[in-house]
Amino acid sequence: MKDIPITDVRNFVLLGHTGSGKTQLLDAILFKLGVNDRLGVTAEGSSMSDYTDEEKEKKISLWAKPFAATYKSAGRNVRLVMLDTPGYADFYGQVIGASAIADAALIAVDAHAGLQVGTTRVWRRCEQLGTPCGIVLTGMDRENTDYHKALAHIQAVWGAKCVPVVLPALDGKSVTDVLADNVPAELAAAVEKAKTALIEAAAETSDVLTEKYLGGDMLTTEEIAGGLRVAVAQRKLIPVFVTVSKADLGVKELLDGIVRFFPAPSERIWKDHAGHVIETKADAPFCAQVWRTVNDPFIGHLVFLRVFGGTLKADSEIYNSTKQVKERIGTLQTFNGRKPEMLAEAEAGDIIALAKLKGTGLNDTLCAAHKTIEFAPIKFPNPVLSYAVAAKSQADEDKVGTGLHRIAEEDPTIKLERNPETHEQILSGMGDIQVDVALKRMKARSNVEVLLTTPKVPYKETITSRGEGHYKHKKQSGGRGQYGEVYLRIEPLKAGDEEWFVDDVVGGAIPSNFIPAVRKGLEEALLTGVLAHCPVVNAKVSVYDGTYHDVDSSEIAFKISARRAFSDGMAKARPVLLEPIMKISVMFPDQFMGDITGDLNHKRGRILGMGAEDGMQVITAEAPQAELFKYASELRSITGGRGSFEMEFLRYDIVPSNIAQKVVAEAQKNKKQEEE
Ligand SMILES: Nc1nc2c(ncn2[C@@H]2O[C@H](COP(=O)(O)OP(=O)(O)OP(=O)(O)O)[C@@H](O)[C@H]2O)c(=O)[nH]1
Ligand SMILES: [Mg+2]
Repeated sequence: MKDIPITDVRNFVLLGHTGSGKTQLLDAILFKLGVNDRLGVTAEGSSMSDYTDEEKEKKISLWAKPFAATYKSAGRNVRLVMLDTPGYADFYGQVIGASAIADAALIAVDAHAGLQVGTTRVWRRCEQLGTPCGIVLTGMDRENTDYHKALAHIQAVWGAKCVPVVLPALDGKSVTDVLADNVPAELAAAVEKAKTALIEAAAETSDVLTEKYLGGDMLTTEEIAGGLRVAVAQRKLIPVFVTVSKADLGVKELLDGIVRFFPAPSERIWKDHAGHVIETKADAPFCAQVWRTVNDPFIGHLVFLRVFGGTLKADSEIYNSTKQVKERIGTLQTFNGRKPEMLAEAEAGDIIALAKLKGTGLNDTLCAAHKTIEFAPIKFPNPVLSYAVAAKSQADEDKVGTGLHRIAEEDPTIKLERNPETHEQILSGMGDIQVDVALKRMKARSNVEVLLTTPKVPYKETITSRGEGHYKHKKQSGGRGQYGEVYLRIEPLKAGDEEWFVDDVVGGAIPSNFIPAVRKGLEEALLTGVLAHCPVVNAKVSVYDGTYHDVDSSEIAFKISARRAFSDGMAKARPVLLEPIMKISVMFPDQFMGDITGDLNHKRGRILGMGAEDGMQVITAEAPQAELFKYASELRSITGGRGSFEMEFLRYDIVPSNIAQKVVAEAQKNKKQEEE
């Protein structure tokens, strides 16, 4: 925006628990700024942000979406670049993307509900990223909402650095900016307290100001204003606002506060992958990162960029430094909901969309030609819930693959993989609602329907002792026969062992030209163990003897012998079944402690640690994957949506024998059925 200097740009993301009023607040802002000619209401499906069919139906936001508008603050034009995000846990990937590229965050807290698991999650995210934050208390008009209780709770959990900058009147019908000149008498004491906290926070940002303040001198208005911006940028001050969006209460004060407290894009320090500080000015070299991609059936492939430095002009050539390819760009677009707007140029702080780029995808850095800036990729959370997915009608099998791949391209927390061991197509995501939305989108686009089932556990097998294996393959059925005999030893592979296969044959008992066939046979044997036909890991095989026949020996005969000798040896080497063990970290309000630990015990879980953090209980535990495929939905029902968890693969471990027996019996029964 040529007419607005970068110091008058504010870029921030709205974060919070689902239902905390983010989108409603954004709609109130868009109405106030004239972007919308009426007040969009999320509950009525008229929101500018929750505009997709799925969002209207579910009455929650599903995607992170950028908005931009101009606000006249204290006589000057300010460009506001805002990101709405979903609070629902299944769509946390959207929060990760948007929060990674925003200069500041405004965290919505429903004053009636207080801090919820979604609030704690985004708070921690901002802490990790060092994002300057503000808090906005919503829902003040709900019955039995106590502003002071809500504020006290926030300060008890997040500290006294959370200072109210806008206070509600006692009747809840108006608000007061604590830095305004005239304050109502009923709020005088509260305003004074807040003002003192603000001035102290400002004074603490520099030695000069601290000295002046402690010396008893008054800080000037400019010193206070400058100090407050620094304090917020350093996360030493978290301004707390209050709004009633639908009544347009506190919205103006919030916007003024954002201009006053939040950093301009040129004031945030951003670094590239190598740790170099990015020049965040409009006249610096251009650099931007893709934080979201969209496959729209009408518009095609869109990438959303956050411009960190420099200026991008329409119809120009830029460089994708991640993929090391040039990209020709046409028009620059911004969106306010579904409303696109063409831009001639975009500057540091802006969020824009580009269409029809050849080779640019999520996380790529785009920059001026011949620049070597590259941003670290945004790390998205691991999926925590998996289904085996198959087409309802077999004829659609191919369409399911391509359809789901297209969906997964849009959402980095949805993964589609073929498990080479169980031969299933596995669809993983963050939760059932997300999977449901993804499948509905696919049906709308490609008209395919799928069946979801619980995935098979990718068990493996290994051995726990030594075993001797022997097999002689001898067949004489007219003409040339088949002959090969193999002796081998099998034992657990040790950490220092370089090779799993050892050729200990002496004196040409098995001629060297047949050794590759023996090895090949063993490789095949390792794919299907003796227990449940699962891949065998950590077995060392030494072939030490055998016999051959001048005429009848062949590669195939030695391959068969090696395979059978392996099975013979493995059966004697105390084979065991292994299963994947996952590490989980569960966050939830105190009252669910008993239910959650009880449930984890039931799931063969082992608790590794427990602690209270940011007002929530956090348990880390390990548990078998077999028990966790549906944990996302189970935790939701245990806690009524007030719990959240992360999961990662930890290791393979031995399946307890009572469970292993069932798995083995089942596998053998299936094998028998297949053979019949
Ligand atoms: N009474 C009252 N209701 C509100 C207020 N803000 C939002 N709501 C209502 O609360 C519900 C949820 O509001 P949204 O703005 O959609 O919540 P959100 O934070 O965007 O939720 P997600 O998109 O799921 O993260 C809607 O029915 C709103 O009308 C408020 O200040 N007071
Ligand atoms: Mg929303």
